[in-house]
Amino acid sequence: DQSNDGLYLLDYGAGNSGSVINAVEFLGYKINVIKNEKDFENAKKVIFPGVGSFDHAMRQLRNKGFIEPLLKYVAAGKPLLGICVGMQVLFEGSEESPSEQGLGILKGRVSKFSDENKTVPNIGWNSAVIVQEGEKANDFYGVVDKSFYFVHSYAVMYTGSEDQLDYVYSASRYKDEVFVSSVWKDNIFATQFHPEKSGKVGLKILEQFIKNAMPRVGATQGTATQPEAVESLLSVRVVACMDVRENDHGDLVVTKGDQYDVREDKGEGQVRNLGKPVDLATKYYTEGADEVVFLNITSFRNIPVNDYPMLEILRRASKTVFVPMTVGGGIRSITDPASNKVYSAVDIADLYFRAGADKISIGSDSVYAAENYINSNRTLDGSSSVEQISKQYGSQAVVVSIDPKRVYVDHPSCTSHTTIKTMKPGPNNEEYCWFQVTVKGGREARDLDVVQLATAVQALGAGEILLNCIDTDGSNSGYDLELLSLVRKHVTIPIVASSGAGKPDHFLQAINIARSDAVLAAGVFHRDQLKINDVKRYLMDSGVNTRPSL
Ligand code: 1PR
Repeated sequence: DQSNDGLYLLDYGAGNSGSVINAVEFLGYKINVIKNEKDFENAKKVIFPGVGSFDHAMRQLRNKGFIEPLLKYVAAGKPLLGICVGMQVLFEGSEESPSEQGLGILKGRVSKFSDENKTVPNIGWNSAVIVQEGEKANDFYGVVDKSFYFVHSYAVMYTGSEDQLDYVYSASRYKDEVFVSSVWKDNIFATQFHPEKSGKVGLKILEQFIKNAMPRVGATQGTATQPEAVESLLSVRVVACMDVRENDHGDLVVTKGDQYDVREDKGEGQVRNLGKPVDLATKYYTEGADEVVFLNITSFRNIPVNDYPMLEILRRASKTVFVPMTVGGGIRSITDPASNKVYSAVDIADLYFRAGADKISIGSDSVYAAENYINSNRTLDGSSSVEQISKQYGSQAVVVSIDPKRVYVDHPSCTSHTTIKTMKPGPNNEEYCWFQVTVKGGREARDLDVVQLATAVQALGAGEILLNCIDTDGSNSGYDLELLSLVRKHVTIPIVASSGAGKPDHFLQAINIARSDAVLAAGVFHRDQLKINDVKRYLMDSGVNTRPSL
């Protein structure tokens, strides 16, 4: 009997509630949502998810009147599983919101990763090391040395002190910093990573919490692993991307362009149909994709909000795909043609998050935001979609998708934009080029270059850059490494390399030469020319760690 009447989810408006519910239901269990104080009394196990900022989470808990009942629930010794921000708010406070107090159940404070030697946020798969000797046998309920999905800019740093040993269960290394990746104390188990997005390994953790509550039994003992000894298996992400649009029969299909042209026969024929979005996403998940991206490539059209094609796709995909999902296309303020109601970009993002997205990706609107920012002497006035969504959901949830193309010049003095000396000369043998930013899926070029855009959106609060390239898109000839390297030099947020992958070595080049944090491809996967595992195996053989595909 898989029913479990006492299992509850604490939904206080944090973005990933839907994902947790889907994961639990996929495992065959029922989960109720806590709506009031009475539900806390009925609850036998509570999952406490969290996405977004520390103060947003605390404010929401307070507004809903959940703080007292939650503290009472914990004091009664009943099991709690905190996830991500749901773990952070158990502490006393956070550098993210100095004026906001945490729940104070655990001693310590949350602080920000330094971006001096690494990209921040930390987005990706990493291992977690159990810090107390003698407890290895029960590592995460028997899940040993596996990869988990992390996405955060803030963490409780691991010091190995006596105080911390009271509650630290595992630590993880993110380059030069070691942080607490899970805690276990009495009836509280909490993870900085997202079990609901950590593939089969994460599902197992959720299942074990539902069945057995705490990850181990017995007294805590032994010496602690010191931070220096915490090793990491940080992985590079391999991402599958699906460009989605209606075909000429009105069906939503995954399509794929060459230099953004998605019709057969150079723009004359039918929209290319490479499969159904949810089916393909599920296939890529089972084949080991570390992340999937859906882009609504006809988002510039004005369609009623309720018909936003991605909403239904996300709802369905989130029932079968347990790795992070990003959705892009149409995230901007709009007037709904059906109801005349005005939706802010945050409203639209909210719909996507609720439908199952973990991150949203902004294209055109981020270009306008960057232009305004630059024209206003780089003042942050809080009015842009990038600022507003990252403020509410955290920067790690905001990806900016860039669609640049090369503009060749004879000499840097021919333009005010940032140029590079290129190894791929232009049609008239020009030796220099700059990368011009476009909007509306490449249909309109702007007087803005990729460096201006990337640095502006980082300042506005974007947490990641999806760096496409119109010239190499669909070419199978390799990523534009010059473009990727140029942007890498100017930002500290993660970069997802996109456009042009054709063989495993291209992925390696993006990582080793251009120092990209993740590698994305579309066409080669859709056409079955490469399997995700072929790419991962090649990367592993070349010394780049990837998440083991299960
Ligand atoms: O501007 O916020 O509404 O977002 C629209 C989004 O749709 C943007 O992210 C934009 O990149 C995307 N988009 C618009 N038109 C197209 C098109 O192809 N006609 N697709 C398009 C962009 C690029 C990648 C592609 C990679 C890898 N496609 O998504 O998957 O280039 O391809 P490959 O591995 O086959 O080379 P907004």
